[in-house]
Formats: sequence, C-alpha cells, structure tokens
Amino acid sequence: MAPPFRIMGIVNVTPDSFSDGGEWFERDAAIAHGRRMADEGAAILDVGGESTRPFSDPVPAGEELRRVVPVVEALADSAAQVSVDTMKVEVARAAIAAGATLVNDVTGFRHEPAMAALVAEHGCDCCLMHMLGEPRTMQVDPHYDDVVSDIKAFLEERAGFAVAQGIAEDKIMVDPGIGFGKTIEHNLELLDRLHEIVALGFTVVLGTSRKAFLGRLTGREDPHERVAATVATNVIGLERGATVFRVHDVAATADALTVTAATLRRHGP
Ligand code: HH2
Repeated sequence: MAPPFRIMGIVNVTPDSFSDGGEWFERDAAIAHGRRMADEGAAILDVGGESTRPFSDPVPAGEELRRVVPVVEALADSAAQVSVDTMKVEVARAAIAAGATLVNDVTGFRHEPAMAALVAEHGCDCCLMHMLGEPRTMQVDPHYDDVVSDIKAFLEERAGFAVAQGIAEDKIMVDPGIGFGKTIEHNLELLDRLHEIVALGFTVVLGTSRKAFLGRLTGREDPHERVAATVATNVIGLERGATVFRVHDVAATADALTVTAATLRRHGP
C-alpha cells in the first residue's frame, strides 16, 4: 500500500531563514542535517538557498547556486528524493544536474515562466505554491474575496499552465502557501477548508512548520518551541486530505502522522 503521507524535510542553506537561519548555513552541517532527516523518515529533502520570509531581500543567483548545488549533490545518494526550493531557472537547472528531481517554486512559475519547460524537459516533479505578491510586500494588509476560493482558482490556473507547458498532471503538487501574504485568520481558514484545495485532484503540500501565526496563537516567540503547534496543523492537514508535509522537525511529525494515518485508515479508502 502506498504510504498515506510523505514528509518533506527542510534544508535551509541560508544565514537568515526565519526559524533556523544560520544553523545549517555551513555546507557539511546542511548535508548532515539532511541525512539525519532522511533517517528520521523524510521521503523528500527540500534544499533552499534563499529565505522567503516576510520582508526578505532576494539573493543573487550566483550566491544561491553556491549554497544549494553542493548540498543537493551530496544528498542525491540518500534514500530521499531531493527537491530544490528556488524561483530561479538557473538555480533549478544546476540543481537538477546535481540530482534534484523536484522543483519547489514558491511563485508557482510566475517569477520565471520558463521554469515550467525546464521541469517538463527533465520529467521532474514540481510544487506550485500560492503567494500574494512577493516576500518584501506580502504581509502588508493581505486581502482576498474568499481566501480558499481565490487560492484554489490561482492553483488551478497555475496547474493548467504547467500542463500546457508539457508537465504531466501526476507530477504536479499544489500548496496554498501558508504565511505567504495571509493573516492568522486566512491561515486558519485555509487549514480548516483544505479539503476544498484537495478537491482539485492534485497532491497537496502543506507548509506550516514553525510559522509566525503559530507563535502568535501560542505565545511562543522562539520558533523552535512551535513543534507541537506545527504537529497539530499537520494532523488536521492529513485528515483534510493533504499528503505532503514540509517540516523542520521530521521525527515528531512522522510519529504524529503515523498515528493519525492508522486511525483514519479504519474508515477505509
Ligand atoms: N515555506 C517556506 C519556504 N518554502 N515551500 C512550499 N512549497 N511551502 C511552504 O509553505 C514554504 C516553502 C518558508 O519556510 P522556511 O523555508 O522555513 O523559511 P525561509 O523562507 O525563511 O527560509
């Protein structure tokens, strides 16, 4: 039986990520961290060299390449699938050459539409995420008519673009982009109504890990203390039909989702 969920472990090779900036910036530390997460049950390792936290500044392609490619190359021989978290075609191309088979583009191929042709050409998987605007501006008074319907329509349009560019439907994952131009209320509504996004028919990725709205809800300022809050969102996400969970804390997530999946399985397929 296919596993009911996959965990995507986050490998941030950055000095400034919101929750673990600098912890894995050194190349060998990032590689060891990735291997540890694979041992803990990560089916996917998502390697990124540019923070997209609110108000962050872009990183030049040359620097992003220098951060990401050696880590992708080293992790390509692990049991996990290697994903590259980038919005730049140049970085994705080099990461694919180094062994990545999944492109996680937080702009849903809007930053560089040519990303779609690259993914199609190499038969890679892709994750298309929703973000309102760009990181520098996205948290300034985000507004939607209906947050779930608006994001569902966006993801459907982006997936249609990907298919038109030659990407097979079963290679496409969609992600509502928790925290990317959303208030706490928007994030909670997306989580609660996640089954509506699942109804699109694509694999749904959920990325809530340690995010600010969890800190606001629990009063936990240190992102490392948001693991239990993250786990709660992932349990809800699995129950609503998401199957890929992008997290910093793999072992805790694996335990919680194993128990959740075993319980849900009693209801049949
Ligand atoms: N969130 C972040 C980055 N990439 N990709 C997907 N598909 N979904 C997400 O929710 C998502 C993502 C932000 O988290 P993180 O990588 O921990 O932080 P930073 O962007 O500061 O490096």
